[in-house]
Amino acid sequence: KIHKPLDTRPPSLPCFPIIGSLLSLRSHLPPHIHFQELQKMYGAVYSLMMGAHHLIIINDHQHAKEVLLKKGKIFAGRPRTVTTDILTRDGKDIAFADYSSTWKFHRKIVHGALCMFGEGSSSIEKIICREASSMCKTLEDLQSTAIDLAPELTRAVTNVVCSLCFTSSYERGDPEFEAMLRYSQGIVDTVAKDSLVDIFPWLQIFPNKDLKILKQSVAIRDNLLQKKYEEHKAEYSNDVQRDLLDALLRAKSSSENNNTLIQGVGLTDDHLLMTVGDIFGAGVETTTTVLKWSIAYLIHNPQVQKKIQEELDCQIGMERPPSLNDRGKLPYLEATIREVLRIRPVSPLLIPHVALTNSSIGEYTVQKGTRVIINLWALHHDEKEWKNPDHFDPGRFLDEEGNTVCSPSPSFLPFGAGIRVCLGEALAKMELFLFLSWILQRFTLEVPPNQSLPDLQGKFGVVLQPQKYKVHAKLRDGWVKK
Ligand code: HEM
Ligand code: PLO
Repeated sequence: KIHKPLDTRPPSLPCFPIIGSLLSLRSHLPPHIHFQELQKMYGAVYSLMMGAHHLIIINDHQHAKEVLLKKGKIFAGRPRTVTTDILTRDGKDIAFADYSSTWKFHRKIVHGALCMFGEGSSSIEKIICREASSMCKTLEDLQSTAIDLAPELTRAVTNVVCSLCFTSSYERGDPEFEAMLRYSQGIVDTVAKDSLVDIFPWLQIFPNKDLKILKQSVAIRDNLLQKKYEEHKAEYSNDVQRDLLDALLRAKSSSENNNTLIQGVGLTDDHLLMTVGDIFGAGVETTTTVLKWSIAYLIHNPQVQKKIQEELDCQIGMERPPSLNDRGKLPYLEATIREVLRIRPVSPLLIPHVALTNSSIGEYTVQKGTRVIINLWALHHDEKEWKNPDHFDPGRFLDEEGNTVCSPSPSFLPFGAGIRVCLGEALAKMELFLFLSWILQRFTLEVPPNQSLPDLQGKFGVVLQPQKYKVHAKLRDGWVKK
């Protein structure tokens, strides 16, 4: 038999008692870029200590795919952290819940409910087009030369998830919507940033500004979710399934009847509430962020915008709006969306994974309980895989003739992969395609007179958001009189 050497741990950052590798982690750079830089000294896979936790950082696609796909089940755990426990009542959701039969059950129900929206009058496509149309009308009325598009984009995206989750939607200026905007930003700014409290849970006893904002924001969110939940429960009937919340209520009542509880998949009110909160939060913040990045890059690259509009004019014209059927006909738009997802990944470090058993990554042994961070930013900016990775070029996702979308490198995982892959990938892709094609069919997006171009550096957090910027959305010639 061949004997493996005993200690084949990944190279480690310098480590001290109690504080772990904190000193090497101090940097003026955001974590995803700092982790990418550290490769130069330690290689693509290295380890460090965060307080008492072992952490492994993965910076290349070979090892990332081993963790997510080949050994997906082994690395399907999630760590518990102070901030995500506050957000999800100790992991009673999907995204931040550890691997368990309850998590599996939740995922299955939500997945099924999202598929259910495939056809019929309440189809996802119809819902998105309704919102796209209403957003375009608003932008037309707002023909001012400098507006922040974010609130209107967010409202459109929010109304899509609101329709899916609760069969409801928000009008412009609805105070509940404004409140949602505020609390959600409060959560994005403070949750899961691996801030000090997540490394040293005992720091909670000291007053902490971020933790206070998080708790306040979560309290407001929970109130809102609770209200929607009560309304639904009052109107719930076993015969009709209007939306995702109905699907969850039905699963809860049938699991109570069948005594699924015996198998250990309790579906409490808390679980349902947190799961809807996940879908609602993920549904709003991710897609909106990608739309904001897309528009920022289109303003920086007018030639890209022009090419998409030529494609739209040629394939669709101006007599009818774009539909999902047109997806195959607009390769340049499709390639642009992929390039945006590559250059500014929504979730630059994914959500941390945890090894559920002793295992290995590449040639290295990994202990049970080790946290694994996939640096998606490093995968998407790997110079071995991408020519000029910092350069925005949708053309890299097209074949030589420019007619078909292709992937030039396997180092591209905007939605993750494996059993923790994004649950909303299909929905997000439909939204991005429809919203962007509707907007660009009607408007040309420009920098407002005398203003500077949008800042392309992101703000690091659970989602990598762009800074605020203003846009001039100019109605295109063919639309002026309609
Ligand atoms: C998880 C990306 C939109 C629901 C994730 C993960 C990524 C991701 C990278 C983590 C994978 C991992 O930890 O390995 C994106 C991007 C989106 C998007 C780029 C938009 C362009 C959405 C939408 C929904 C959604 C619209 C809701 C319908 C979720 C959920 C999880 C997740 C529930 C947790 C899955 C689990 O832990 O089992 N997403 N997402 N996402 N996403 Fe998305
Ligand atoms: C966004 C703010 C909301 O108020 C709460 C929320 C719930 C689910 C989170 C989401 C936030 C951010 C993006 C996340 C999503 C689950 C999966 C998704 C982390 C915090 C991604 C991109 O992984």
